[in-house]
Amino acid sequence: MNLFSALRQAFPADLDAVAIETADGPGAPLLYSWRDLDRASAMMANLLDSLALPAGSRIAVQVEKSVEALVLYLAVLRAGHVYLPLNNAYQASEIEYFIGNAEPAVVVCAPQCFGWVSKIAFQHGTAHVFTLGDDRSGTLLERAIFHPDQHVPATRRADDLAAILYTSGTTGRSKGAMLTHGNLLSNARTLKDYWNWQPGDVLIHALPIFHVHGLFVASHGALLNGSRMIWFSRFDPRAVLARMPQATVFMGVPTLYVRLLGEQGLNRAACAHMRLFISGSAPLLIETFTEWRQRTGHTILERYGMSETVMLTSNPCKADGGERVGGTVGLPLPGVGVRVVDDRGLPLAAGEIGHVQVKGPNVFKGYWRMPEKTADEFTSDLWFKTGDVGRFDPKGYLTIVGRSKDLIISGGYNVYPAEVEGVLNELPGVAESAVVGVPHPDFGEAVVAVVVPKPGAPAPEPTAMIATLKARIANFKVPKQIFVVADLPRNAMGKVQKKLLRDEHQGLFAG
Ligand code: MLC
Ligand code: AMP
Repeated sequence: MNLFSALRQAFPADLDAVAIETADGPGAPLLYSWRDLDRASAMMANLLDSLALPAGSRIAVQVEKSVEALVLYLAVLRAGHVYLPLNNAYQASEIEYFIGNAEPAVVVCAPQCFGWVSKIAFQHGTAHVFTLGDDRSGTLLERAIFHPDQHVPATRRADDLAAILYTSGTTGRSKGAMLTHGNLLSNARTLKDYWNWQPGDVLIHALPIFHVHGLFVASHGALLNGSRMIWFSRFDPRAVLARMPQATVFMGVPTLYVRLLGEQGLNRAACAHMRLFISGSAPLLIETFTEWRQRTGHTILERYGMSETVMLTSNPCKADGGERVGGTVGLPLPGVGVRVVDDRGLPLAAGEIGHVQVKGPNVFKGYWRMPEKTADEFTSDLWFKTGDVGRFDPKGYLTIVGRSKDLIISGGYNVYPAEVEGVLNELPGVAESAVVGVPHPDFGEAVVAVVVPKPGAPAPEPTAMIATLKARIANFKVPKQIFVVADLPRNAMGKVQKKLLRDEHQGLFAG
């Protein structure tokens, strides 16, 4: 079934009730009814239909967060195309790669980016480029209003593509994870039940909508429950706290919880109306878990997932489901297989640390146009290798203890050292570099680089390198600090010993 149809069926009977209320941004508060979501997504879907795009067309979207951007996502599903969201921090070379790789039929970008984005898109054969601003400006809406506000959703099967999410690769460039209507719908339905979504629940939505967490987990959760959303275009801890008395559910990456804890007003009274706080996308420190419980009386529910699989495990939600254990990511979700295996692929007993592998209706179809990479990431009995390292406890709770993939997670965003090293190594005067993640009180991990200058060349200057990088790659990937050194530490095999670098810079951001 088309995922849109399932979400649409969950709209409440009273279509004039408020579905989304904006909490910030131009014109706030703006109220969008369920009827508005239905009519606006129909108009946009009709606009897409009028373009007579080939089946399976990708619609790439790099815009500021807005309700209209969410409606565009719904419209793409409704019209039966494939949604391709892009982080708005991505710079031209990153966008060029995604557009070149995905070959979208339609690109939607922010009005102020039309010049450079459309140039890239047209060069790669994209036929249509629209703009969408966060203040309801842009050509997408200008064109959509001329289309009817009724639309019969395209028929889609469970294994038809709904979205492609690019995730960075350990080596080389990003891979597009292909998610189907069935992947997304099965996971959304499982979470609706597991997290005990109830009539009257209200979600504070303060995450970006170009990744799994904000787009699928949060938005699908509220839509499938017919729940109102209080919609923040950007996370502001004080403003979010002020809205808790009108809300019941909040979802965030750990950085959001750390920043909320920095608010003096965060206490039991401020959270009295809340039912559920959910954390994920990066490890939640036990200190944050404990302090949150002390300050608010609520126990954060930590869950674990990834772009390729949506959600995999969760701490219990219902009163009879068991306790929420800090430092763990909980139990496998119903219908999801999770196993921990050794290097040979043999299952390990509780307490033993190994590779986390998963299976289930939520697991993606493969990487876009990368059959070999896809095959590498699945075992012969079709379990997906997550690249995470974990262990089960005797009660079946999973703890993620590390990653076999060389990945840094900063403020909930993934950064692959190889990509940043590649950009650093191209800078004048740089012979080689190594990028590591070190503990950071706000972002969990921060990106730090160590650079070796070319012999005889003037030593590159860290501030200048950082400035150059900011123009080339998304800002969250740019190292917070760069050190210039004579040599990188290597082992007998000549491999850079990143652990030594991490240890050396461990305390860089302490306190
Ligand atoms: C912003 N900055 C970051 C950063 N975010 N640096 C490192 N890591 C980050 N995550 C830097 C910018 O480069 C900039 O630096 C400065 O902070 C201010 O930028 P900003 O945009 O104003 O920051 P802010 O609005 O405060 O954003 C911080 C944040 C944001 C934590 C709110 O990063 C965020 O929304 N993170 C959530 C990511 C997320 O949704 N992940 C889910 C992935 S899905 P300078 O030097 O230029 O000033 C997934 C699967 C799953 O992983 O399981 O859910
Ligand atoms: P992404 O590729 O952005 O979808 O990131 C997925 C990765 O985030 C996972 O493979 C994990 O490494 C990490 N992750 C997500 N949730 C958690 C969590 N609760 N604890 C630890 N790591 C997590």
